[in-house]
Amino acid sequence: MALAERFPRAIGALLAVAASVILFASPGDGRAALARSEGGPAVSVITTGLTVPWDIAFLPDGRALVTERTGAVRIVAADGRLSPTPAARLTVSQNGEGGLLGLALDPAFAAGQPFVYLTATVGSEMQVQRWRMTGDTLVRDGVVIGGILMGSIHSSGRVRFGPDGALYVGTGDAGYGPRSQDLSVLNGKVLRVPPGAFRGARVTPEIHAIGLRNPQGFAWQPGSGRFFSTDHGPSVFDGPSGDDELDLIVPGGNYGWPFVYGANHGSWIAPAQLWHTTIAPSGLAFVTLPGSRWTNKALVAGLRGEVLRLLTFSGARVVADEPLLQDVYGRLRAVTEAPDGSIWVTTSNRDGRGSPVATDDRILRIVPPGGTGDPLSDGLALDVTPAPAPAPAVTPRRAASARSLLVRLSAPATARVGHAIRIRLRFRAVPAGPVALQRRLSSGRWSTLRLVRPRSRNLVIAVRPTAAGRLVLRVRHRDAGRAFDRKITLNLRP
Ligand SMILES: [Ca+2]
Repeated sequence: MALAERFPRAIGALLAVAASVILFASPGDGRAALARSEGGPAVSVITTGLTVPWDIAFLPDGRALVTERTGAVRIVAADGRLSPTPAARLTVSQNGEGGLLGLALDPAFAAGQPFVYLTATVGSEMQVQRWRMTGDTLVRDGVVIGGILMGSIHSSGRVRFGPDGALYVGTGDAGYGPRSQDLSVLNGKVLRVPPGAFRGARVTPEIHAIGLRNPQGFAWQPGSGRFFSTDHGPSVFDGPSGDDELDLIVPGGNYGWPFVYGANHGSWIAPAQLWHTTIAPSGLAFVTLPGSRWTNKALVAGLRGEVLRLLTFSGARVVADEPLLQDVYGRLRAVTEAPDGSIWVTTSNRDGRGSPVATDDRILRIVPPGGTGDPLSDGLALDVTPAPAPAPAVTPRRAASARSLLVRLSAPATARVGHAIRIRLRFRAVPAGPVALQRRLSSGRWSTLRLVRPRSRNLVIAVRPTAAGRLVLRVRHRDAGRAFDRKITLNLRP
C-alpha cells in the first residue's frame, strides 16, 4: 500500500536505560481525602442553563472553564455555580456541529504560561487558537493551527495535552471520508504540536494518526501512557449506522476510515472496543485518582446513546463495558475528572438533536464509588510527578488465572534488545513475608532482567499475597541525566 510506505510507523530503539523496582512496607500515603461514595456512584446536577457545553478544563484554583458551542467560555465554581459573565466570547461559525468546541489548559498554566487553547470554527475553517487568561478574562493571543477544513458535520475538535507535553488535536473528515487518508489536508487525523511550539507563531502540525472519521474523545491510560481516542462510526449516508470505535492511537497509525469500519479492519488498525449499535461517543476520560472502584477505568460519554459507559481494561484490552445513566439525562457530551476526584459530565440536549428539559444544558457531578482497599479490584493509582518521557510505566493488573497481582514494568520505547533492567524487591515483612514472587526474584537481592525481543518491553512480576499488608512499590529510573521516581501503594490481601 503506497500510503503505508509514505507514512511508516514510528520505530523506537536507541538508548539503554536502567530501572530499579523496590518494594517495601510503608505506612499510609497521606493523600487528601477525595470525593468517594459509599455503595454506588452518587449523581447530582450542579449547573443548569448552559447551551451545548462542549468541553471542560479545571483551573489551578479548582474552578472550571467550560466552552459553550455557541461561542462562550464560561467559568464554573467547584460547587457548580456559574459566573454570569463569560471569560470570553468568540465569533464562531454556527454551522451544524461546528462552533466553539475543545478546550485545554497549557501544561505550564500555573507556572507563568496562563494560556488556554480552544478549537473553533471561524469563517470557513477550523482553528486552534491560543488565549491568555488575565484575571477572569481570556484575551486572544494567536492562532496555533489554521486551515482545518470545516463542514456542517464531523468537526471533531477535541484538544488535549499528552503526557509528553505535546498538544494533540482531533480533526474530523468534515463530511467527506477520503480526506481522512489524504495527507495533504489536516482532516480526519490526530494532529500533534510539539512541546513549546504551541506558544509560538502559527505552526504546521505533525500528522500523528490518520484514517479517523470524527474522533472526539482523547485520554491517556494511567501508568501505561497508552493514548486512546473515541471515533464515531458511519451514520447511514456514509455507511451502515453504527460501529462506533475506541481506538488505541499509536504514532503513524492508520485507523482505516473510510475504507473499513466494524470489527474486521483488514490491514488497518482495528478498534480496541466497538459499539455496533450507535452510541455516538464524544468525551473520554480515565479515572486517575486513587481510592475508587473506578480508578484506572475509563468513561465514555454517548450523545445519541444517552449513556455514560464505564470501561475496564486489562492492559490495552477492554474487558468490561457497562452502561451508566442510560436515558436519564439525555445526550452526554464531555466527561472530565475534577481535582477532588468527582467526575463532571455535560449534557448536550440543546444541540438540535435532543429533547431538552427546562434546566438544560446541565453539568452532572458524579461521586465515584469508594474502593474496597483491594488493589485487585480497585486498580492502583500512580503518583506521577512530572515524569520524563520516555519513562518506565508500572501497571498492576489482575492475573488471568490465579489470584495474584501482576506488576508490569514497561521499559521506555527507546529500550533495545539486550537492555538490562535491574530490579530489587525488598519486603519489610508484614508480619512475615506478605508476598510470594515468581521468577528468580527474591526479597532484598538485585536481579537483572534483559529484554529479549524489541516489542517485548513488558516484564511481568507476579506478586501473590500470602498475608495482608501494605506495600509501596517504588520505581526509580535514570536515563541520560534525567531522574524519575514514582511510588504506588499496594494494599495486599491474600
Ligand atoms: Ca476505524
